[in-house]
Amino acid sequence: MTNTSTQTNTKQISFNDFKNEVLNDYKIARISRECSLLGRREVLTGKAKFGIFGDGKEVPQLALAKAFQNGDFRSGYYRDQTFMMAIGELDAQQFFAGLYAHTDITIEPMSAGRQMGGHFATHSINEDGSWKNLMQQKNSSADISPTAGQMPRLLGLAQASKIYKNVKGLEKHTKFSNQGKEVAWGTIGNASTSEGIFFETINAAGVMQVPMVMSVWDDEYGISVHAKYQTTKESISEILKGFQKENDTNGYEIFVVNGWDYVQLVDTYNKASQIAREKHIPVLIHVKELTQPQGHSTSGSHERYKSKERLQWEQDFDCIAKMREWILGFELEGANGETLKFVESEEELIAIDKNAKKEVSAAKRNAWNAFIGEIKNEVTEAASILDKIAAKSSNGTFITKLKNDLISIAEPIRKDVLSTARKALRYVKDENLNEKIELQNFIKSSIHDAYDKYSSHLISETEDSALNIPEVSPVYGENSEAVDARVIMRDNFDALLTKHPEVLVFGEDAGKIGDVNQGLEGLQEKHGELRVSDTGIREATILGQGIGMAMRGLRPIAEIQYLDYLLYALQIMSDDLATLRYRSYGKQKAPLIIRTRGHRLEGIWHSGSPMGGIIHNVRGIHVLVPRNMTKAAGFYNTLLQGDDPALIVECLNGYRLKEQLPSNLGEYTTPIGVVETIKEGTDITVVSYGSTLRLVEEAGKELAQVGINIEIVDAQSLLPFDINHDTVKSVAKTNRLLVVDEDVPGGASAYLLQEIVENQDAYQYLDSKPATLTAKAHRPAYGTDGDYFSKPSTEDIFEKIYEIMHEADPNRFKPLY
Ligand SMILES: Cc1ncc(C[n+]2csc(CCOP(=O)(O)OP(=O)(O)O)c2C)c(N)n1
Ligand SMILES: [Mg+2]
Repeated sequence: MTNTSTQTNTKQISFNDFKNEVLNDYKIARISRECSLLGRREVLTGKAKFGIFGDGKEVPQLALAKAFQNGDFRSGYYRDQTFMMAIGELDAQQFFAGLYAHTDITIEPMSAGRQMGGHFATHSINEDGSWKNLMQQKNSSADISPTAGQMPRLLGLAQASKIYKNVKGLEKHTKFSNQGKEVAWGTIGNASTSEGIFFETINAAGVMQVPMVMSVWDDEYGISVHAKYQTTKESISEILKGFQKENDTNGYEIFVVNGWDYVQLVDTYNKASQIAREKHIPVLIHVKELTQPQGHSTSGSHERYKSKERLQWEQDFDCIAKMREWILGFELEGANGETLKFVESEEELIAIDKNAKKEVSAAKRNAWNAFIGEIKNEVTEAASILDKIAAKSSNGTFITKLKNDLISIAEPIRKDVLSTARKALRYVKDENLNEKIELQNFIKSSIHDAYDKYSSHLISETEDSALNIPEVSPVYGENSEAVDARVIMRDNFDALLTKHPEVLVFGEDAGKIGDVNQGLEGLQEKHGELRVSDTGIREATILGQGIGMAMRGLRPIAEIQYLDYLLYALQIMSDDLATLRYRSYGKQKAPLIIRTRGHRLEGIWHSGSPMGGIIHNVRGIHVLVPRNMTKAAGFYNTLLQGDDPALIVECLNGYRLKEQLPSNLGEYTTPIGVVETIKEGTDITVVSYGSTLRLVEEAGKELAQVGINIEIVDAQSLLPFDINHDTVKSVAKTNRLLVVDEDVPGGASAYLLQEIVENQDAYQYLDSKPATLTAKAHRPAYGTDGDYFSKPSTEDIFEKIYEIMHEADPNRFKPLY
């Protein structure tokens, strides 16, 4: 091993400082390793549920941490505990608090126990929802478990630097950037590079030339599956060679380094940092020859699939063992010809090893005591209430038995406490005891407290929630003209881009031609190529650009060309964007707006409306379905004042219809979670949204001719739906309910029905069976006839309503067939 690069790196610092740094690194590595070893034991003895650890990947993470600066962001995966420790964002006690799922965010700062151990995060936002100064801390975007799911977001985190560097008007955002010099650091396992979104991200960053440094931790395996089944030529750096930047091309700098070679790693990470930071050239670092000392996770043993030789090699090339060898063997000639060493003898390292063991063991005990202490207090409280009830109840013996079972559990969990209390309540349900009230209150308050621990922060609970933004109606001047509705979108986007330098719009064909329906026409010319931009055809990473940039204080609007193609991005929306606030216990947010257009074009992949599939996958994101462009523009204006992510589905067939042009563009708002009655009536409430509303209106006119007066309610906002419960008021008046949409049967229409009938209690007002009218189960066939026979038509709507009225009053409404 050569010491040359070490010498280069240490020119600036004295040997003593260098020595201290190396020994401190070694100590961090040892502490991290002890955490992994003890962590596994905690799972195997049943104290923790599942364990996945960073053993075998310690040394490269020390090098990464050295190059990582304040303001930088990590987007990585479950092996990175050493990195988190090295940047000072995770200590051993917190590590164990995560393993046990301690629900107190001050004790378990990664996710308040919501994520399994090994899923790391830092805090970007304050208690009140406002941003922290991200330039004064080292940032880690909250991890997710799906392999390579960290990739799309990484692209956006890196792109934010490029935007901050180049877009005028953003200079004031010193909380987020210093002239775009922040690097986004990705980490991924070798096997996870097989995922499509890995390659999609790599390609996109190469095109975009953003400051992204991608580390691949290569241990030759993905659980039990060897690299030969994962990667062509078994080497990610080999196959990505074509991405190597040349003098006159874009592309990557690519480095290959062994994961046990501390010196080379430090050197490589320094270089990578400089290249990405200064030149905005993305870098790939393939870190080879890593190991898994304890196998993949606590759910299996690697002896089952690794050969004896491989297992032996893993011992010999364990990165900490190699670092230790290097420390012991290191000698340098000092300025006066003396021999400089890191340690005088192995004893010094043995002392570090021992201390690490002790320290981690104490941290583990403390974490456990803090975790179990809280629950034991709850046990004591429950037991004392049960004692009091048992003394008075005729079922006292049974209650005492329940109590005794509870207090005999050595390591109780909340479920034990609450399930005992709830079972005990059944024994006294017919008895009139004061203590019963105490038990009921205990149960109620435990369930109430559990909301904060396990269910809060699905959407913003801060003052900035988009649900708090008041309605501002569009204003029409005297000379307001009827224009093609796409002009309203365009002029409203223009107003938003002018007003907010943080706003940027991007997507396929969104830049030069101003989107396929010209809702952004001319805006690239006016606001620049960075703010209104074309992207490659890659929906998942378009989404990721948005997530990453929104996490760094920008207000991206990511355009997915058609609703049908949202499915490519749905995984990232569902796994990453929708869970971000929840999985970080409200400590991170990405108020990204996703723009798409859907419904009613032609054919299987151009007129889908899979709204049920979408809304059930993205709880945590607002889903809005405006019926026209005035409403749609109002939604953008509302959302930009709020701090939650949202999806807006514009009506594809609405851009060429005429609407009046409001004069307060960029200002008026469409409220979120509020329905609108667009026609009053007395016979039946028809709820619909988006493009089908026009058909319902049409059918409504035809029904009026046969004496049926329908009330039409525009849902507008599917997530959340009708927070004021206005729909039930309509049903209370009409006593009948039909939900119409062009999703599959049982899709979003069934969701709306449940909301209205069950959650709003509309069942009590119904005189007819509540009904849905939807598209067929198959994808819509091509052409006008395909549409007519696949989706609800005006005739279908007319006849469905007529049939309901016929059943209600057969004499008045004679059967049609
Ligand atoms: C989308 C998805 N598929 C499968 C899994 C299950 N899984 C978890 S880790 C893993 C192997 C990952 O191997 P690698 O990327 O090499 O990382 P390593 O654990 O070896 O560091 C798999 C298949 C997952 N989490 N997500
Ligand atoms: Mg691997």
